[in-house]
Amino acid sequence: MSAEQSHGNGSTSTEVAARVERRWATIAVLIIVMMALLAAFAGIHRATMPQPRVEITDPSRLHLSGEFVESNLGSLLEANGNVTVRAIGQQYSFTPACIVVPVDTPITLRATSADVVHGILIQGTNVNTMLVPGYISEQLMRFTKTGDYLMPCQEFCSFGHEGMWGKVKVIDKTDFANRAKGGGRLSCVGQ
Ligand SMILES: [Cu+2]
Repeated sequence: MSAEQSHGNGSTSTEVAARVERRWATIAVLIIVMMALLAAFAGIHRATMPQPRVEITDPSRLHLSGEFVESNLGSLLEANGNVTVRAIGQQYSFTPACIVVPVDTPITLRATSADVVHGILIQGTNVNTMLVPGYISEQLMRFTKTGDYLMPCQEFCSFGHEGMWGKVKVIDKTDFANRAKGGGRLSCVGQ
């Protein structure tokens, strides 16, 4: 019996093997090209890390002055109708621990860490960013549904890490506007 067995259509098993190999090689090259394109897109796109724009802050002076003093933390309704949320992560909590925002509104989350690396992840959404001491993390978000979203710390930050949770409360737009009437920063801590 010869190794070069003839198949029904006349091609030998060597030719069949070569054809199958070429096909798989083509698929492998396509996968590599696709992954390279995805990596390029992820690296260039504004909303993904690494951030094209780096903002720094002094973690040891957060509570004394600047953007992240306690009175400036929480949600702020801007003049253009957008909302800016400022928050801090520290071992082992977020401030504010409950963030309130309106539904269907462009929201800018600005956050940093007061001690070690933490992370903010809002469950059920693609909001996911690291909080690195010394740097300000900015992420754009928009919620299409009202309700409560859990916000755990997603970077192991020492022994109390598993207890580091926050919450995002997405409420009705007019509700939020009414609450924001008095000015100041909003949160839902204690509600
Ligand atoms: Cu943490």
